[in-house]
Amino acid sequence: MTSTALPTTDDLRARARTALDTIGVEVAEGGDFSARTPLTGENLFGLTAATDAEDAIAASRTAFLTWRTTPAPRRGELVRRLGELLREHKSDLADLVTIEAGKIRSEALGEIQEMIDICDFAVGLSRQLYGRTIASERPGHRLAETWHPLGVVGVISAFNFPAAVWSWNTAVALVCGDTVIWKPSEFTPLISLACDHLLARAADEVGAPRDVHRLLLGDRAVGEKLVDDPRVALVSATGSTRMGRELGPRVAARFGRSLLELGGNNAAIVAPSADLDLAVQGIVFAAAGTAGQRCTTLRRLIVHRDIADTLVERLTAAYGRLPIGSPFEDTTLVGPLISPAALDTMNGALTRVQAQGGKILAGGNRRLAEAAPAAAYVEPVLVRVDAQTDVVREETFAPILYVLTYDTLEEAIALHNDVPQGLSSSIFTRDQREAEIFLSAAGSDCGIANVNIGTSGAEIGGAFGGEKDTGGGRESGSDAWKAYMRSATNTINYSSGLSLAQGVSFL
Ligand code: UN1
Repeated sequence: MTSTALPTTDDLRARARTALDTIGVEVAEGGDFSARTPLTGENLFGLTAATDAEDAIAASRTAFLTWRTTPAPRRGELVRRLGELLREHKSDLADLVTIEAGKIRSEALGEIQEMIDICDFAVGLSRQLYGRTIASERPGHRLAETWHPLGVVGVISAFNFPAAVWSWNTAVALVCGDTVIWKPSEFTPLISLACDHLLARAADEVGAPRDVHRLLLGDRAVGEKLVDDPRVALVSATGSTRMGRELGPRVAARFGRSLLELGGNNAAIVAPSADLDLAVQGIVFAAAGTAGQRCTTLRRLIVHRDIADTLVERLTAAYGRLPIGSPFEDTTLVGPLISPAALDTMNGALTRVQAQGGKILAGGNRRLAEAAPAAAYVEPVLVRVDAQTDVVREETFAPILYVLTYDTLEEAIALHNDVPQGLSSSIFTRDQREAEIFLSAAGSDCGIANVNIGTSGAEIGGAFGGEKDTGGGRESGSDAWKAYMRSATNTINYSSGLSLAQGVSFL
């Protein structure tokens, strides 16, 4: 495995500053909230964080009272302008994603493209917030379902998609007539400031209230304010299952709504008929891409016994060729983990899985430790396991791919579903019957189920989210917008008499 040279922290600081200047963000430096980069593991700037949740919630609620009665297609104009600004600043925004989240250039650009795509989707949606008319059982009556804005939406997002997941929520919530308060990951304040700035600029330009969006940089306590405040109608949170397990019941206790996108433990089944060239490419991207730090990362491979040795050999060779290093280098495919703590967690999982009988087939060594002692570059790992032990059933947010074998499709599906999480899944097969069984009610139990493509890299047009410990939420496309609105059922009597439903007579 080759390693590519790293930029210095000074280089990265200068590059971040150029990107911020070009986008037009004025960063208030000198505070004690650090912007850091996983490329070197060092601090870039000390920022002054806006942490006054009370002020943000009050302002957001006031803006909502205006925004909710602004016609939805007019609300769409705000999101259209945001999309234009994202297009204009795509390259600089991608730089900030690389600097703060460590994504390779192509994936960072892809993240900004995902934001542009959801803006386009949301603009169209702003003219399609359809309710329905329902046949009434009574003469001279009409039943209707209408959709209304919900209120203030709190968005809590993670470092790994520091901007796209915000945009899925925000673009849709804004056209739905909601206002948004964003608490991003503490790892990614600069890209958050840039997104907030562009949205504020779009709001000024189209004449929308400034407070339709508020950014709150801060720690867990800031997020907790959003979780507990009854003025926040919906809390949309992306993160670990542990976080969701705490957050969900707290929001529910005040009868607030939550939309949870939590951990995944995504698997692919590779059947004997699979096109192995295609499968190898799909598997390596899904397992090692983004250094294994996507919710949708492929973490388990369930391979038919007859092809296991061949596939493992090919994967081992592909893992051996992965270029690891600076995500700004065109040739790099694997950038750093977000932090040394993430590397410790990864090593802990590898120690445990070996104690449970797992055998490391490729990777696992730390890289660039001398060049960047505070960073965490590591070779993606392939581990052969005989059974789904407890560590295999957990989500370790790192590039570890566990390889299991199966004999019958029934057994493969049972193994596939026998984990607590239920986000993304796939099958590589050329047998249509197998593919359809996998997609059927008796197949994958995940929110995302794919054929002949890996588990990661979903388009925005579909709903995104998963079942079981993944939290059940759906974001992004399809009819995920309904989570950001409230429905009302209307009964309209246009007759001259009062008739009661269910044949009841009274008076
Ligand atoms: C996430 O990891 O939280 O499907 C989101 C994907 C991306 C989104 C991932 N479009 O991999």
